[in-house]
Amino acid sequence: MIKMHDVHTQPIDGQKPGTSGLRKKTKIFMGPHYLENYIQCIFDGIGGIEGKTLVLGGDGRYFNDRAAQVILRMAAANGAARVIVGQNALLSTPAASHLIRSHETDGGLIMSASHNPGGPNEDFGVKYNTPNGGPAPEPVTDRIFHLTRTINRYHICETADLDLGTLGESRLGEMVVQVVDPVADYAALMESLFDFKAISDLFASGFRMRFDAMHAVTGPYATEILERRLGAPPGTVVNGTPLPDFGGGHPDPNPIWAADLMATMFAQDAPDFGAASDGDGDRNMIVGRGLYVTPSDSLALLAAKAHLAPGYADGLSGVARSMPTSAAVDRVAEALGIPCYETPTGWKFFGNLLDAGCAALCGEESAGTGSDHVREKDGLWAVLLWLNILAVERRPVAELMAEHWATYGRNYYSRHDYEGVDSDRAATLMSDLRGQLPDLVGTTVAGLSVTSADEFAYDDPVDGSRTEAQGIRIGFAGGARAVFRLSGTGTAGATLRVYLERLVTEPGQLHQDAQAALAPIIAAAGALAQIKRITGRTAPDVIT
Ligand code: VG1
Ligand code: CO
Repeated sequence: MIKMHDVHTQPIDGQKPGTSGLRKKTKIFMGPHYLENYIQCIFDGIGGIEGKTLVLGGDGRYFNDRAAQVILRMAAANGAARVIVGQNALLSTPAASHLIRSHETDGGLIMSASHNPGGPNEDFGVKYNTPNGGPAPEPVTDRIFHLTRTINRYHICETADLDLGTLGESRLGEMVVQVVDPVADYAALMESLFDFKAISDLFASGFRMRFDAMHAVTGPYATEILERRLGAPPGTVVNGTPLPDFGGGHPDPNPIWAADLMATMFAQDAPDFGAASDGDGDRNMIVGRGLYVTPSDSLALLAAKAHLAPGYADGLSGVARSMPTSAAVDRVAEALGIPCYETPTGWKFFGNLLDAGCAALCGEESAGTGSDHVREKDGLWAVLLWLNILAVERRPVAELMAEHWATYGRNYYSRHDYEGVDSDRAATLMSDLRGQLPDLVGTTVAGLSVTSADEFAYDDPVDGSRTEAQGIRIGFAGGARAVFRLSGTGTAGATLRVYLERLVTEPGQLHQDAQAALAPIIAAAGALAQIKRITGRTAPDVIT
C-alpha cells in the first residue's frame, strides 16, 4: 500500500519567463518543497498528467538520484500511467528526446543544468520536453512560470525508494515504472543514420581519436558506440564515468573548459581527431590535429558534406542557425540552393522548422548541432557525422577546413563572455545600446562604418508567433558584425555575451589568429557598448 497525500506549500521563485527549464543552485532545489513545487507546476502547466506516459532521466549530477525518486512519487500521485526511466536515472538530453519520440509519450523531464558545474554548491536543473521531443515552447514555459507564483499544494505519495538500477518494469501504485537501458535505443538510432562499417574501417586503419566525456553523461554512450560498436581502441574515451560533480570541472566543451583535450590535440603526437561533449550530452566540441573548429564553422562544414552520411544522402531540405551564430552556414546554403533560417538563441526555436520539414540541420555558436533525428541538439551525433565524413574523405580536419574556407570564405568568429556582472549594470548597458540604434547607421565607430543596427525579433514562419528582444546586432561594412545579448541560463548575476564576426575571402588571409583578425570589431563593440565603463570590467572572463 502506498499513501498519497497533498502537501500545502507556497509560491517559489521559479524560472524566468522565456527560459526553457529551471536552473538554480543545487541547495535551492534541495530546500524544503522547492523541487516538489516546481515539478507540480510542470505537471499542472501541461494540463495534468493523469493517464499520461512520461520519460525521465538526467545527466547524473549531484541530487539527480534523489530528485528522480521524488519525481516518480509525484508522478504516481498525479495519476501518470507510466514513466520510462533511464537506468540509474541517467539519460542524455538527445537520448531523452529520442525516447519521448520513439515511444510516442506525452513528453519527458530531464534533470540537468547542462554545461553548468554540478555538486552541492553548484547547479541543478529540470526541463520539460514536449511530445515532439523538443524543449517546451514559450507558451508552455510561461504557464509553468505563472503557476510557480501561485502554487499552494502538491501531490506526492510515500514509498520506499524504487530500484532504478535494474532493467524492467515495476509498479508504484497504479503507475508503471519502466527502467530502460539509456544507451541502447540511442545507439540504434545512430547506426541507422551513419555508415558504421566505414567508420570502423577508419579506426581499423589506425585513425586515432580522443573523446573527452568530461565526467558527464556521454561517457557510457561514447564508450558503447565508439569503442564497442565502432572498434576504436580502449582509452579513446577519456573521463568516461559520469560523476556527481563532473570531477570538479565545468562540463562545457570549449577550449577553456576542455583545456586538456586542447593540449592533447596541439601536442607533437596528437591524435587525428578530438571531440568533447557537455553535462547532458547535447553540445559538442570538434578539434582536429592542431586546429580547433569553431561551432559555427563546424555547422557550415557539416551542411556542405552531410550528404556523405547515409542518413542525409538525399541532401538537406534546409538549414537553420541561431542569430548570433556566424553566417558561415548561410554561404553553404546559398551554394546548395537551400533555405537558411535565422532563429533566436535556444534549441526550442528550431522545433517548428524541424517538425515542418523546413530545416534538417540546425546549429548554434555555443556548440550545439543537431538534425531532424531528434528535437534537441546532439553532441555525439555531431561527432559521428564528422567521423562519417572523415571516413569518406580520409583527409585531416585541417585540410578539410582549409578547403572549406578557400571555397566559401572564412567567417572569423569569437564570443566574449562577461560573467557575474551586476544585473542592473547589464540592463543599463543593453538599454543604452538600444537607445543608440536609431542613429547608428552611417556613422563610423572605431574606424568601422555601421551598415545596420537593430534588435533581433523573430517571426516563426510555421506558427506565426513573434519573439522580441533577442539580441542587439550591429553590422559593419564588409560583412563584419557584433551582437550583444544577456544570457538566459546563468544562475548568478548577469552574463553579457558579445559575439564577434568578420568575413574574409582574400586567399592570403584565411589562416590568421581569430582574435587578431577580429581586433577591429572587438574595439568597435567595446566602444559602442561602453563595456569597460558600464560593467567595470577590463577584459572578458571567457573567450571562445
Ligand atoms: C546558452 C547558449 C545557447 C544554448 C543554451 C542552452 O544560452 O548560448 O546557445 O541554447 O545555453 O544550452 P544563454 O542564454 O546562456 O546564452 V545547454 O547545453 O544548456 O542545453
Ligand atoms: Co547541454
